[in-house]
Amino acid sequence: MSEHLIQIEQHGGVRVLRLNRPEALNAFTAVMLGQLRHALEAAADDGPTRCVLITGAGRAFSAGQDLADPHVAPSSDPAAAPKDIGHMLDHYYIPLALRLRSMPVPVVAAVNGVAAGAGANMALGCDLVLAAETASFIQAFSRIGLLPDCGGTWLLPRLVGRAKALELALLGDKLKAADAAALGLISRVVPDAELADAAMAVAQKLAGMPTRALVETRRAMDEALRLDFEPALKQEAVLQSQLGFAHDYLEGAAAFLDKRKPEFKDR
Ligand code: T3D
Repeated sequence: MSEHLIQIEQHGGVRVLRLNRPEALNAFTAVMLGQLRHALEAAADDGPTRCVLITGAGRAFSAGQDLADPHVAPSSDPAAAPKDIGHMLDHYYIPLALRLRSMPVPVVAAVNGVAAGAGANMALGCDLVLAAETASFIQAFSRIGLLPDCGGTWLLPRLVGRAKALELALLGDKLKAADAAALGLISRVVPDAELADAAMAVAQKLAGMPTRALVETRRAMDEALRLDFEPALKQEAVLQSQLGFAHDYLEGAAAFLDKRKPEFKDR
């Protein structure tokens, strides 16, 4: 039985996934990435879970790929053939990034400390990103001769524009949470002591909202990034038509007219 490298907690409709290798700043091993994917699948399949909150144990969110993991660590034998680290991306990071981006519930990242490499881009791939004041983001890839992965080349230019994306990726400097928020890379910065409560409050709010509408909003925005204006308008009409037949719209509109609190249940 392997260790629990992802701690799982349930708080009402919120499923908390805590990256749990604090002694290595929650750097990802292959086993840990497998456990994270499994935890996301389980949350996706769990009806009462209406929001996922990802955070880190200890002083870091995640330092990215564990560079000592036998799947990627260079061999001490100079005659040994180098390992194909693309295998790690194909088998672990790509399925994980796709799973995150297509979760049937909103996903919040609470970045409690440093988020480097794939750890940074996993956080940035979440729907809302809150960070503690002392947290930081590092596109650490260029420091070790790699390029941003785990969605970094897609996410960064879309979030902050080409010039800043390239600056972050090429220089690999540490970006403070406040600067990340000012750039539009993340949603919000809060004092360290308030991060857990602030992130839980956001997650609980999302969990009480019409989940399907939230998830379709994410999907429509991601899709609209590659559409012209008119096709984006038409996409909105198609999706809005579908949402208009769903329980949550009928309930939301009726509750507004009845001046009562709506009870959303679609997922
Ligand atoms: O390779 C592939 O599979 C392809 C996929 C790549 C995806 C990637 O994520 S590539 C980028 C990998 N990550 C990094 O290069 C970041 C490496 N870490 C750091 O640069 C620094 O640790 C931090 C800036 C994140 C934090 O610095 P600091 O000074 O606060 O902490 P530290 O002392 O460096 O680290 C504390 C411990 O965590 C230390 O272990 P020790 O000496 O106490 O036993 C350190 O070795 C360990 N640690 C930190 N990051 C990693 C790590 N161990 C393994 N892998 C790490 N990525």
